[in-house]
Amino acid sequence: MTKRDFIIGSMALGAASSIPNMTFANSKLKTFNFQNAVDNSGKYILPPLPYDYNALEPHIDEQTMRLHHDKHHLAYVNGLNTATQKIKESIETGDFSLIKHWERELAFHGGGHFLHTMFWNVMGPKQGNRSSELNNYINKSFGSFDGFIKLYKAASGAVEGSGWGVLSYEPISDKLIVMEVEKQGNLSQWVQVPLLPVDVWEHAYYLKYQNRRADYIDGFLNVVNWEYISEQFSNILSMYK
Ligand code: MN3
Repeated sequence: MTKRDFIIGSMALGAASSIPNMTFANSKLKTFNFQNAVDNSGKYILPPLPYDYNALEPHIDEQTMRLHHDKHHLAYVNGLNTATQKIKESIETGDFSLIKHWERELAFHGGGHFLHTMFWNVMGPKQGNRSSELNNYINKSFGSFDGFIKLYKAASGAVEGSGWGVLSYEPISDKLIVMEVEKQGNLSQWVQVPLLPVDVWEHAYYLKYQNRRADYIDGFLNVVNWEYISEQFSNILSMYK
């Protein structure tokens, strides 16, 4: 039996059994208070504010902070736990008829939970100074701090409907970028690190599969290089140790 046959055999056996209740380490992401956004069982939790509710007065008022943190953020945490549970149940029962809905919920509430966890922590009663490293990246990415602020205000103000303006690190070109995010990140959660992307635009499969996207995805899964992905995953995990 080859390693590949063994893995496929294990997958087939595993399909009939339920997902074990694993013990997770707290978040691998130690930045932005994410370690307090999940518990040891893998359940998402509401991290406490890192300062008093009135600490940002007069710029952001106490009542807004209480509602925003205690009610709105908590609703995202609860929604994310529900979506996670429903997707787990889908795997166990084999009933994926509502998967589109629960994936939307997973993205919406996951984006909400993670972005708000960051949001509380990027604010504070003390402002401090930007490091020379951050200033260098701002200057090489936007020309100047003033250029960044102008872009950040314009982009954040122009988000259509509800959403976020986000300053992000883009590691491919090693620079900072500003992005508009509609809702909480439309089918993304923003802190995830991509591991196995599959292109489901029609141009990726139409010549061979026409409208049979599911058949194309089967074909794709037959050519996935799991060894390569395993190496990449190990590298990614080591970034957070
Ligand atoms: Mn909010």
